[in-house]
Formats: sequence, C-alpha cells, structure tokens
Amino acid sequence: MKTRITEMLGIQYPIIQGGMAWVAEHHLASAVSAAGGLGLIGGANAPGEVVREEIRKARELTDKPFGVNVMLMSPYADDVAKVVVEEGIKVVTTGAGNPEKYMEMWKAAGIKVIPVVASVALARRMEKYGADAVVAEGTESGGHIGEATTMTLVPQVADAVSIPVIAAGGIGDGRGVAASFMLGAEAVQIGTRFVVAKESIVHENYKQRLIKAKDIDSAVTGRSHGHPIRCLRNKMTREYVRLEQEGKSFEELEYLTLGSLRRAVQEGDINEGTVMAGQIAGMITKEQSCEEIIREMMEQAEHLLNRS
Ligand code: TUI
Repeated sequence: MKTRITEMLGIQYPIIQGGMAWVAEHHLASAVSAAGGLGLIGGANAPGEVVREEIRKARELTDKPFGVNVMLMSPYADDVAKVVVEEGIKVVTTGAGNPEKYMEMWKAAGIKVIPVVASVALARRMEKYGADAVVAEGTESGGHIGEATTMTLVPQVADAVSIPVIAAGGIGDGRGVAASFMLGAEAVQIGTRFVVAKESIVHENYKQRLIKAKDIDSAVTGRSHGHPIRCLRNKMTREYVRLEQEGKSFEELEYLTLGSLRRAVQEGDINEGTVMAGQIAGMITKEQSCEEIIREMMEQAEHLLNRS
C-alpha cells in the first residue's frame, strides 16, 4: 500500500507508532521501524539529553528510519526540539499543543514535521506553517485527548488540507486501517496495540490489564480542568472523577497523578497508577511482536480494501 506517507517517510507500511510517554522508548521504536512501520521515540516529559540517549540506542538496534514525538506541554520541549535537529532526526511528530515556534528550525534542518491535531482549525494552521502531514487524532485515543471522534475528524481534516492525513484514535486492527483509508487517511497511527507488543518494556501487569480490558473500561480524568486524559478505569480514576465532581481544582488533584503514569508503566501499579489506553483496549487479546501486529493488520486491511 503505497501512499504519499510511505513515500515521504521511506517506510514499507503506512503505520506509525504513537509517541507514548514512558512507553515509546528505543526498544519499541526500533522494533516498529524494523518491521516496516515508523517507530517513534516519545519525548514526553524527559530532558533533552535523555531523548538524545534514546535516539542513539534506537540507532544501534535498527538502520531503518524512526522519528521523535515532541510533547509540547513538557518543560523540556525547547531542549528536545533542538536535540532532534542535532541528532539528524528526519521525522518529528508533536502532541498536546501548537508547534509553530519550532517549525522554521525543523524545516531548515530538512525534518518532516507532522503535528498531531484534534481539530480542523489546527490542521489548517499547521499546513499554512509548512507541516508535511498531520495526524488527525480522535477522542478514542489514550492519553491527552480532544473532543471530536476519529470518524468525524479524519474526513473533515482530509477535506480541509492538501497535505496527507494520518488517522489516529480507535484503530486496533486491519478493519480500523481500512476504515481510516475510506475516511481519507493515507496512514494510521497506532498506540494502544503496540503497548502490548513483545518488544514493549511496559510492566506485565499493565499488559495483562489491557488484555483483560472490556469495551467500556475506559475513563477520562481532568475533563473539568480542560486536560482530559483517557486511561483504564481503576481506583485512581474513580477517586479523581469523584473529586472533580465535587469541584476540586487541577492543583488539588495533582497528588493523584504525579508520577502515576511512570508507576503504572514501570512498577506495574495498575490500581493507583495511570493506565493510559485508547478505547480499542477491549480488542486486544494477546501479546504479539511488532512484526506480527503490523503483518496481521496490513493483511486484513488489504483484504478488506481489495474487496471493496
Ligand atoms: O499528545 C497527545 N497525547 C498525549 S500527550 C501525553 S503526556 C501527558 N501526560 C500527562 C498529562 C498531560 C500529557 C499523553 N497523551 N496526543 C496528541 C494530541 N494533541 N491530542 C490532542 C492534542 C492537541 C490538543 C489541543 C493538540 C493541540 C491542541 O491545541 C493547541 C492549540 O494551541 O490550539
């Protein structure tokens, strides 16, 4: 399946891995790239030097191209933005904000810039500022989310811009890939399914929780504060949402989420930690290698698209 995205990024399959905080490190990114997709190192809230090390370690594991996701709410975003240039990274995606202030520097370095957007307005603006593509991410995604669903956002973004669109949010198998193409996307971004990849360093408790998850196990914390985060329902989310309903502020509830994603990912604290996951969690039934995940998705997608 050749598209403008596979050509632009020099990848075999139109599959991009999400830049997931604490999860998208060098093992996962290099495995996705080695399997023919585009792996990403997630900058998350890490200092520039940590991201630099991750980039170098990924390079030891694969010769294939991989990118970096710059999380714009990070206090280290400026540092990470420079590190990607210094390290000769060829593709950058951004999340949780507007990357305008870095665009000139990245474009001058020949980097392909792919902002993640949750609205048509930001997609249009990113095209005007020279973005090479956009990821249109629906509210079905895990982590920091927007309001629009993938089903409604992707075609509206595809109509609004001329650059290629990558669909994200709620895509867990080949049916989702095929549907995304029908909606006008030229690639997909996959997060949650790769959390359960063999090469993912996520704690076994987290993986098993995802495998056990049902369709309605997802919760959103922080809606009332304007920082909605989708994760799997647990003791932490119940407490958070209850206190939010009582009118508690973001600052008053910060104690519940400080370091909570790291605790879930690295220590396996799935009760009080933040188990970020998208709504497709209920579709995940087993751990598989990145290579198996990508092959299975692409075979199913190609079969469905040829049939239609
Ligand atoms: O960025 C994400 N997903 C994320 S980032 C993250 S790390 C984190 N951890 C704890 C608290 C907060 C963040 C976990 N998940 N997805 C991309 C995405 N970007 N989704 C939505 C947006 C977005 C939303 C509003 C992008 C821009 C925007 O407005 C920008 C503007 O200025 O108009």
